[in-house]
Amino acid sequence: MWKFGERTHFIQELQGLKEGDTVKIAGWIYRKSELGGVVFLRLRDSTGVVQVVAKEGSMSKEEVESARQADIESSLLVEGRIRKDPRSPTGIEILASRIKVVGESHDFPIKPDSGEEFLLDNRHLHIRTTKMRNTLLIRKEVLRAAEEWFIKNGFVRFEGPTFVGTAVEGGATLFEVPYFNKKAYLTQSSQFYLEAAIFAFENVYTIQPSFRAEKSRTRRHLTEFWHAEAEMAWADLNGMMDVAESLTRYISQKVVERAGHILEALNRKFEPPDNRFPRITYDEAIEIARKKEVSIEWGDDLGTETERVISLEFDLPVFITKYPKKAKAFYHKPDPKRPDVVLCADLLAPEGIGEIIGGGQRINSEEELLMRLREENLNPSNYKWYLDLRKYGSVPHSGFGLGIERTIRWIAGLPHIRNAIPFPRTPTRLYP
Ligand code: NSS
Repeated sequence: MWKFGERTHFIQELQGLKEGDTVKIAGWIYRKSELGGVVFLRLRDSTGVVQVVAKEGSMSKEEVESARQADIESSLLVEGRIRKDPRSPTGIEILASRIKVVGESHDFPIKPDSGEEFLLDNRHLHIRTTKMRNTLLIRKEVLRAAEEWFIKNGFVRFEGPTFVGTAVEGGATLFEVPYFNKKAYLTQSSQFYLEAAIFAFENVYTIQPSFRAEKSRTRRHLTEFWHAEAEMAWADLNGMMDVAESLTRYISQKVVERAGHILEALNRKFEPPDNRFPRITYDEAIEIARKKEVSIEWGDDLGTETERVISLEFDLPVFITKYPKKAKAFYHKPDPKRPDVVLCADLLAPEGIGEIIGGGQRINSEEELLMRLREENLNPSNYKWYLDLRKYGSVPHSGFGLGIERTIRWIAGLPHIRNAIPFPRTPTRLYP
């Protein structure tokens, strides 16, 4: 790892050293105590925590005093010698010969009993705490595994723009932004741009933010979320589900493999799904919901509560296919055998989490797409370039979007989506 300044070791690297070796380490005070004139500092850096012992004899009286005065989260440079100590959790400690306070800290606001809103207002400080750091390390592994799956499977990374001119997922959740003398929107999904890209690269993906002006205050909605999206030329609905399943399985396996100890530290018992994910139709799903006394009309989209009830019926993630046409966006291909439903699939994660993936097969005929736009009272002239894609060598194709934060929420067992992202954006939160 790169080292800057005077430090010679990261805390994790101390393990391999011998009694008496001298080191210079750097970090922040995590805990502090004192016993019989000896100051014990638990110092953390990005790799671990180690106990630093400051006492007269090894250091000047003034230096012991400055260690005594230093408050939680002060940043320090420590020079000292390794001491093996079987009582310490890591088996070693540092007997300090010099301690330099680099940046003082007084009365660090984050306390064990700080309330949720306070922590959100102080997210810029909260991210240093063990729990947030662990949660964000799970996020890192989810993003890494997703990217890795796509690379291993030959998908080409392709980014769409953030400023767009039209809706993908319906006008109700569009964020409008002034764009010189025009109106622009923040993209809800990069799907349409990925659809353009399949004609150049066939199998493509992106991992980038999407935006939804969702006023609903739920445990699973953000206004800005990270979206892993894939689009595949020649794929039908089943092909799309195969890709989505393989990706989801890979992410959950790799997170456990690489960060199982972090899940444990978060008290999360998570088993990556082993068996094949069940695939049921919307019709079957509402039957299940009705048996559980959820009232739902055929044609309604599945709300948070319905999805929760259905996902509790399965130990594995479950695909729900073929929703009513009127519950889904215009671009979904109607089932040729039954045109009142579309060839779509949502993947619901277990334990009541609900939808983490939405996707399906796209309309690939210009005529059919025009018909659907008109049926939905959308102006075809706003979708000219998207219609063009059906004019020049159109092919059957399918794709999906996986919500990164919803996936993290499931794997890390988070009660609320907002801890799955460093600086959450919700209808009421734009700070910090
Ligand atoms: O609206 S989706 O179901 N589908 C699409 O956007 C497609 N255009 C994707 C595609 O086929 N390329 O959203 C996909 C996923 C959904 O399953 C959630 O996991 C996540 O995106 N999502 C969200 N996460 C957090 N907050 C909000 N508001 C949100 N909306 C969707």
